[in-house]
Amino acid sequence: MARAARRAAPDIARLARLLDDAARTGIPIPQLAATETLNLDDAYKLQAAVVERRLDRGDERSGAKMGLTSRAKAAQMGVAEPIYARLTRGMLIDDGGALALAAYVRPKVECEIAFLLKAPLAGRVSPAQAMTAVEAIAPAIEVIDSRYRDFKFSLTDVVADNASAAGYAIGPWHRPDCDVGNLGMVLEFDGRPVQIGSSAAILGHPLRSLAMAARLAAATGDRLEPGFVILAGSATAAESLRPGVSVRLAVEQLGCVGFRVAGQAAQQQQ
Ligand code: OOG
Ligand code: MG
Repeated sequence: MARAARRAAPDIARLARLLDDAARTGIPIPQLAATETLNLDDAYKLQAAVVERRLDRGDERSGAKMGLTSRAKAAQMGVAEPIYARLTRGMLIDDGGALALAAYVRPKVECEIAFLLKAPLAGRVSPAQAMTAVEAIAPAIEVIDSRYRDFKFSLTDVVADNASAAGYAIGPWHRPDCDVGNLGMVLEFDGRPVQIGSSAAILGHPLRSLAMAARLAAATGDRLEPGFVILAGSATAAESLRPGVSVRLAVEQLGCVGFRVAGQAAQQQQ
């Protein structure tokens, strides 16, 4: 005899619409964990469906990202398991450009390293094998935005919400022959340092994060393609954005990337 009633399959299409609408409008939704019993598999399926809705509107896949790969981020979120998510071209912010806050809920920025792939990567690869697929490396800022109201950490809710992916800016690309294992990183708001860290905080070396992205892509039915940008995860805690601020990340040897924030967030900051 079954001890419990079988779990009803989640309505992926309906939940994907909720999350996608929240991301489009900047109007947050209640956490799914309050009403749904999603497992991690369901959450990655839901993530794929949310991103598929963007692609149906004409956006294009541009890459993938890792999240919660540093102790600072894991501590900020109260969890220690790296996660994988999908990037689209529509999320790209021009280096030196402006960011309108209107469509975000509670936007924050993170200090990242970006890899540009020249070859596909899938499944179990070592960091050294992952390196052979890298065309170029750049400093990057990620904008994250949770689409949930009164968020309390739930791994499945974050994965379903595409790991809060909301935007990314890429600085100058460099040949991959520089070692990115331990580069100083300083995030500045209006010229004042607000986060300071090292790329070593990203799983000990950002290449480990790239190798893990290949594994998680394969495990979740995704593919890392040539031309994709892969963000390795923030080296520091995320910093909340506010209207009018100039954001700049300087990474030792790789240079700077930044943008100016204009406008108001759709919701009051919490
Ligand atoms: C999840 C996304 C984390 C990173 O770089 O660690 C992430 C979140 O903090 O909402 O992008
Ligand atoms: Mg990130």
